[in-house]
Amino acid sequence: MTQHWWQHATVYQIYPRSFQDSNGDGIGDLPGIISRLDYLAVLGVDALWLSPVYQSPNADNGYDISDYQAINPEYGTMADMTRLISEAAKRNIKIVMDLVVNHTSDEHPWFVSARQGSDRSTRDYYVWADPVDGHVPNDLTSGFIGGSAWQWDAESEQYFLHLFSEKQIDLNWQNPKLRQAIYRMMNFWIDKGISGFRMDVIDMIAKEPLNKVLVNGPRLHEYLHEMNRQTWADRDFLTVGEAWSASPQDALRYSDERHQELSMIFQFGHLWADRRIGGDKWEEHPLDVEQLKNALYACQTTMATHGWNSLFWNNHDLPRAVSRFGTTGPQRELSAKMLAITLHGLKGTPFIYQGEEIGMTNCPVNSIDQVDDVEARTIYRQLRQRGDDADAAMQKINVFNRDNARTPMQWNDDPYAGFSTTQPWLSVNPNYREINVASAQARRQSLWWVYKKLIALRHQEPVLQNGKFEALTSVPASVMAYTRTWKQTQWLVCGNYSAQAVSVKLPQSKATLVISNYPDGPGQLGQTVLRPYEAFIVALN
Ligand code: TEU
Ligand code: CA
Repeated sequence: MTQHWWQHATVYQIYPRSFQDSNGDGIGDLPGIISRLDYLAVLGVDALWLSPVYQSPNADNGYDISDYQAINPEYGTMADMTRLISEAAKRNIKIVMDLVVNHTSDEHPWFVSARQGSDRSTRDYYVWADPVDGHVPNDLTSGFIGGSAWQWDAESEQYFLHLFSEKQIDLNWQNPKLRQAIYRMMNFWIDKGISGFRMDVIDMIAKEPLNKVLVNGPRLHEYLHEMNRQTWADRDFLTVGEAWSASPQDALRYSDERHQELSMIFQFGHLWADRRIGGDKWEEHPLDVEQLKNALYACQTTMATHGWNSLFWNNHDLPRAVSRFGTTGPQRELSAKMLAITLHGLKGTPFIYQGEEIGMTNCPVNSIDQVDDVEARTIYRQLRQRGDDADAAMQKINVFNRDNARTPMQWNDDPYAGFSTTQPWLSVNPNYREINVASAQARRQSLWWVYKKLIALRHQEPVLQNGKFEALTSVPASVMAYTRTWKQTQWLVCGNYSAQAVSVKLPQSKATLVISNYPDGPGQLGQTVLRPYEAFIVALN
């Protein structure tokens, strides 16, 4: 039985820099989000996860925080934030903040005083290490800048750690004073009326860098339990940890309510279905639907009685779902509806990334000068050093460049897509005249209306909230088919991940259509031909 609001909720992720600009500086902001709350209420989402809006020098677009209790002036003021929380509440929408506590900006006062303050009371908030034989302690590298993750501090003659960029300095969670400072900050936000946290790279906080343990450190679950008890324990609060390293078993460990840690995690198993595990991010493999299904199903069965799943296709770090798992050709909307129906039929809490509801696509660019993403820029440099020419390197960058997800929201076909009145910080995808909210809302058959219906179904239908998941196994590789069962109700969810028609044997049963992406639904079940990208949910009876 669902007991928590987030078990029948759909969360909408906002990347504030790219959602809505209100003051014509080309940068999305909090008043902009407030002005779009009515839109979000009509869509029906229950909560908004805001990527970071805190004070930040923006070395990694806000994932480098210099003050956890202040708003980045580019986005507005604390008063705007308070207004966003209360205006959202009026529309029954909750706010989930991004909690980035694996590292802070090097400009955070904690780090400034750790380095040079006279008392250095925050020195041990960070990870320091002595040189070994006059060199860095080990060969850990920083993914975002290339090169060593250790940086020399001449004054104290020690190294400090930065696993992301050189402006994102790793915190030392072994220090109980640091942990208390984080919990105080979290309670500040909880008292402000937020309803959840999304926790950035939470699997890394218990790192032991000298032993080269970066994820799943031995004290990770101890810290999360302690955090739970000292912050949101007495509330119905949503917590979702980002955990790239997590297996389905790990996901259960985090989310098993008997352990009092997190509500759920983002688990990325299914996102390896078009990549070589351990390979480079730009090495695309043809999508292996079998692998995709197995990964999603493993989470469903592992979290069947305890724990809880998040359901998502994309976020601000990942390629656009329709570009990756569907098609950007004439069947773009059809394939995007298929992705939506087959994902939202699963048990868990769906997360929609801004623009997904209109099928926004990746946005390839021609030159590295057009790229903002700190990670992509570093990898471009490395690719060129390894001998790629500019075109070859750009081709790879376009596969995963995080800007793909970060181009401005496409509201209408006005200049700059209604996002701003001026050239935005990152260019609008040129396809905005065709793909935008206004045109999607105007067409009753559009993807947008499918999302709206899926969100409503999750509110209304206990079978979607609680129903037991069971995979249909003897179906072709390209077909995802499973049932959800709750009391007397059984639903069949079915989707064809290919552009070809495919024949499939479905249960011999009368079926009442719940939702589909072809106007006429599947008709008779039993031996059935699924049309290209066809997907539906039917009630069996
Ligand atoms: O991302 C976690 C992370 O591991 C990323 O390196 C991710 O693998 C990569 O972006 C995929 O291309 C989180 C945030 O979501 C991301 O935006 C931040 O840049 C990162 O942490 C550092 O805070
Ligand atoms: Ca602005």
